[in-house]
Amino acid sequence: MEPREFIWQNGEFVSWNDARVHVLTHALHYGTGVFEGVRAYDSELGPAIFRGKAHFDRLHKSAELYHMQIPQSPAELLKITKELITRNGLSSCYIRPVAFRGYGEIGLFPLNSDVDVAIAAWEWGAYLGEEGKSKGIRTKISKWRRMSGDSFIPQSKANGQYLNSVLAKVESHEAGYDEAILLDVDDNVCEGSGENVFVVKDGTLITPPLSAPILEGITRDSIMTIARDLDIEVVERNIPRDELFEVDEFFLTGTAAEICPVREVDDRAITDGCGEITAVLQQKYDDAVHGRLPQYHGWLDVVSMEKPAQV
Ligand code: PPE
Repeated sequence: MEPREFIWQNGEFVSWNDARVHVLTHALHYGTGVFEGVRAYDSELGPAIFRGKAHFDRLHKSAELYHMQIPQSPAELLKITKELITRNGLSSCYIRPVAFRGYGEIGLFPLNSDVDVAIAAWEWGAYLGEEGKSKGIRTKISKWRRMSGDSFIPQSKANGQYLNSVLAKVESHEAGYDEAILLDVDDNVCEGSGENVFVVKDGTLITPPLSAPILEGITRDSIMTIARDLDIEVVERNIPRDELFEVDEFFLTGTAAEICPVREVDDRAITDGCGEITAVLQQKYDDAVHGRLPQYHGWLDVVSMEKPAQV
């Protein structure tokens, strides 16, 4: 991660190295925080945040599910993010907003600790590698299950819950694979460590429903919209583990990973490189985020590159 000049923290733009927390920060001990991953692209309309409103709305929703009140509204956070991008002279970047229980009290009751908020942004390339994005990645079905709604709130993008993803990610990495696929407790294909999953079967796009323990991915929603606009049938239903070996194509979606083809699961080939429908959707997504498709301009929040007067 290449440091930039500023990070926004609790109402101020501070220098990158000064954006610090106390070691007794509540979230550091108990994982009591929520976060987002957002991207901005150097689009035809100028640098633009992709689906910023949806991301900041989800940050608020994640927080509320864990009894946290974020002091700034989603619209305010979006405005701050635009200024952060401008001040840092960025155009294409990854944006990481985080809201967490801060310093004050230790102990599991969190409601007396303030909610701190920070937003950082930096340049971040292909999450699963450029080659993975074009030729497909090799995945392993993890022995770790995606957390169930009986123990956590899978719909919340909460910091502490990511220990589940970390276990699966490390396991797949140590075994020599690019990414982990997590099943849910009922043996359905659920998510990647940080991505939603899609398969293509007989020309139909299939993805787990929102009743499954998944994060309601914003890239997932964008791909379903793009597919329907292309007259590709989209079905939200559970995908039993064994069905994975009968699919024609398989890909992952996420803000960081974007649209990433999966060419292998547990050493069995699914496609030789990127599947045909996956390639079409990947191209359309790339066109949408870069403002090349006017019908999706509503997804872009253009950032003014004029630096604020005081900088
Ligand atoms: N599931 C999980 C568990 C997840 O973390 C992400 C995003 C998604 C699905 C896809 O959601 P969306 O980005 O709205 O399409 N993962 C973020 C964090 C990755 C990281 O390594 O950190 C991301 O892609 O930014």
